[in-house]
Amino acid sequence: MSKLYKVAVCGATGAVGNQMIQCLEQRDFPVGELRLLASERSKGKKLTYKGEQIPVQVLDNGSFQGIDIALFSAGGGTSQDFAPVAAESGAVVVDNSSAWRMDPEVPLVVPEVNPGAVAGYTTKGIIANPNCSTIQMVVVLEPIHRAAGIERVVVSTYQAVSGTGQKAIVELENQLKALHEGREPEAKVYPQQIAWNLLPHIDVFKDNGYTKEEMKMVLETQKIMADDSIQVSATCVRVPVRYGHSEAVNLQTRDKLSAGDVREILSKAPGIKLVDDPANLVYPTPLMAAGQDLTMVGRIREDISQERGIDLFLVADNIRKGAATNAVQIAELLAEKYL
Ligand code: 25A
Ligand code: L14
Repeated sequence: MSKLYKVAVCGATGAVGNQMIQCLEQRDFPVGELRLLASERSKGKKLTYKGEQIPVQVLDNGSFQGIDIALFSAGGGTSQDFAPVAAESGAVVVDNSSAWRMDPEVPLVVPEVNPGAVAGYTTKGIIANPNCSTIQMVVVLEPIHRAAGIERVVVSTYQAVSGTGQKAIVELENQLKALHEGREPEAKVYPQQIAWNLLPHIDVFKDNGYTKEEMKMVLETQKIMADDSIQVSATCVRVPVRYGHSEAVNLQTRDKLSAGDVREILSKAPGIKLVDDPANLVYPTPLMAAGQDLTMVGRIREDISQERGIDLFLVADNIRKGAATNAVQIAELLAEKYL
């Protein structure tokens, strides 16, 4: 029989943590023991894994004794404090927060793009899971880059509220209900009403006028694709969608590609589903992408404004491929090759 692993999920009661548990089950990860961790607020809660009710434990310094793989999604502060504790206890951490992503000693991994980078986990015992918008974009950029060299990317995102966590999904639902009933909607999670609106603001503003989310798309793309020469400019927008981030991407390549070339390249690439038949009104949408693991690509066309330009539209489930699925895929690479 193949080896079984002791797995911890830290932040198990959150939007991503919950999905991590489901991904472990659906992908039949070889789990020997599953330990669920969260804050005091979740004390007494139980979550279901393979039909079994597992109690949630309060995270502390002793939580990771005997654990082989720890999946973290409890916010940056918790990862900053507890990922080293877990690593010290002998676990390999796969961290979904932004806390460790740009640390040169921590690999930043998307299994379809740079699976070999996992080997670098031995330095700190931590592997970082990239930002959701970045993950789905690099899955599509990598095969095009290999074929024709990408020089520049201009991207606009349309990001679902689930990216902010469970509390933001509840806020959107409450605001829609209030509007429907003629009451004043209440905004607590976002600075302004998100229902019937959109906000060109994700994460905090930086001195250069970009948001931190936009700069993550620049820096993380270059790190994952191991090429600092790829120029990226991003505008990240929150939209009143529950699950599924969408992105309008404009590319400039070194070598000229036709729309047909791009379709051919992407049809053979891992993790991608072409949804591109405009004659029959077929294109990817968040409702289509939600609940599954592929990045859907459509609207592929040659940019009429430049020589070597391609435009396309891509959508993936931000909680699954953008977070939980990617983390579990990294755990699968660890189990197959390293642990
Ligand atoms: O701003 P930060 O700190 O970086 O955090 C950002 C938040 O974004 C989510 C996640 O929220 C995170 O807390 N997140 C992070 N990365 C994400 C990504 N890539 C992402 N979301 C989408 N994509 P979340 O609500 O989805 O999940 C939070 C989980 O982390 C646990 N947790 C938080 N602090 C912890 C901790 N665990 C251990 N130690 C800590 N210090 C958290 O558990 C949850 O599992 P919990 O027990 O705190 O919350 C259980 C439920 O309680 C409700 N709730 C949340 N906040 C409050 C609250 N109730 C009362 N008061 C609150 N302030 C929620 O319903 C939650 O489900
Ligand atoms: O860097 O949509 O993983 O607010 C977590 C919050 C990504 C954006 C990260 C959101 C972010 C997400």
